[in-house]
Amino acid sequence: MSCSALPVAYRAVPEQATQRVGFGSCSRTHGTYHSWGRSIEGLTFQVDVTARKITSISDTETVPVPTSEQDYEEIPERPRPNATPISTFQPLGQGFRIERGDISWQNWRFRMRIDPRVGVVLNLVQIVDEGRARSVLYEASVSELFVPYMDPGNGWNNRAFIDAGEFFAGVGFLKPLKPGLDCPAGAAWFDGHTVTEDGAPRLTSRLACLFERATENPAWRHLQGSEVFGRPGRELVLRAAATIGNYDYLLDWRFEPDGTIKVAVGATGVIETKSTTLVAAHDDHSGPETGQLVAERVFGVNHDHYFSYRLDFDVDGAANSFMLNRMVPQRVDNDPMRKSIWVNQPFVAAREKDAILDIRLDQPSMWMFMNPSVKGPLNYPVAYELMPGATAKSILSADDPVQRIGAFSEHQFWVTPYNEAERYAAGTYPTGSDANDGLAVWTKANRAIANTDIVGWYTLGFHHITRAEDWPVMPTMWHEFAIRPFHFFKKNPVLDLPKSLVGQ
Ligand SMILES: [Cu+2]
Repeated sequence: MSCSALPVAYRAVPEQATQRVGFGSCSRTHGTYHSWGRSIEGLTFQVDVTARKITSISDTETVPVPTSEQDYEEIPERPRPNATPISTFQPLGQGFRIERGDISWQNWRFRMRIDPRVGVVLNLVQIVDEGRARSVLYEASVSELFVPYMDPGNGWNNRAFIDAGEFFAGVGFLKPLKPGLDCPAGAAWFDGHTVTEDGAPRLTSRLACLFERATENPAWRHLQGSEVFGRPGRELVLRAAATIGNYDYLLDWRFEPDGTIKVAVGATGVIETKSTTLVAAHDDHSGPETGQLVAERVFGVNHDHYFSYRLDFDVDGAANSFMLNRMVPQRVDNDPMRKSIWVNQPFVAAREKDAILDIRLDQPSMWMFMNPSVKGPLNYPVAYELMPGATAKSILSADDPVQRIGAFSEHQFWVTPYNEAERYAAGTYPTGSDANDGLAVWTKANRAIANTDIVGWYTLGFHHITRAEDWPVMPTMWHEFAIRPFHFFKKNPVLDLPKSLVGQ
């Protein structure tokens, strides 16, 4: 049996005012693999972490520990047919350079560092245009995570994790990558420092990797007459992986030749499960609404994942504005051919509350960071568009103690004026906090955000109702968003890509 205690990132019990409280639960261990799926339900305890004393134990129910399959590597090795070896081969070597911390690939220039709390941080992201390095981002990284579970029972009501702020100390946010699995063997690797519990630095190897890959998608193409014109696409991937307890997240920054950056999170690892006496769902699908069975007696609890990305745009300089290009329906009168169209109407956000946004399918708009002082070739302000992915926002009530700490998840997008002290979307010290810091608190001031140094905060979120296929380990599921140039270049910036060597 193994037991462990975790903090909670909100004020849950009065003892937290004076103690560092850990909330504990236990599992049966099993072989050399994970103990997830072997929880001892109903048995919980609280610890005074500083005094190293268990302060209370409660035992509210008796549920047999499941025995179903959980060891992914013990599944008999029968490679499926027709899965022949595959790899990217670069006979002339990698297409990127790393010199004194400056990374260059095609027209991109940037720096990166590994922060013990938020992982990979990009700095000074620029793109070379007609010989001139032009600024896109001053800084960009994950800023916080929020993972609330949807079970109010004993041992589960405390499970709402603010992962970066709560768990970075001692173990670090990122974990080592594996060549040939996470990144190709020929990738460039980056080591990083984390901080041990006694404050000493610890060097860990291979916390991030950089590699180029063929996307096998055309960067553009067109059939003219009987000939197909086009250029093959490729991308540069900067990857790290976080393992936080049961979950693994692959965290990508994917640089595209056309000035786009795709930001992607791949969720894999093991879901949190509770033991149950149920061996199969009821015929009428009634039954627990807090999750789904993923194996006999193993119940996957519903939850959400929210990542707040901090994006300090500097589009051709620090003074930027946030603009919505709204699509507005318009009636067409006296035209026998049409009754309606939509037109685009720009709106520049003056204050923070103008830029608190969620995708609205019935009120579409494009979200852009633009420089009002720098005009593009056709006299529009130069801009970078933020393209939301198919993502989720929290539907918990605003007064739920866990939601008060993870309040950034209430919206998909926020914009703030740059402030050196505002780096973490759930506040600098979220553990046991009273929710008096973070994005939802700062933006109450409704500060001016036009034509100044501004920061965008994108919430990449997804709801997770568990399924049998998520057990005993989840197939990797990707979610992403992107930024891309808008009236930034004169024309399609990938006309100069080299042609394919195949099929000439
Ligand atoms: Cu999940």
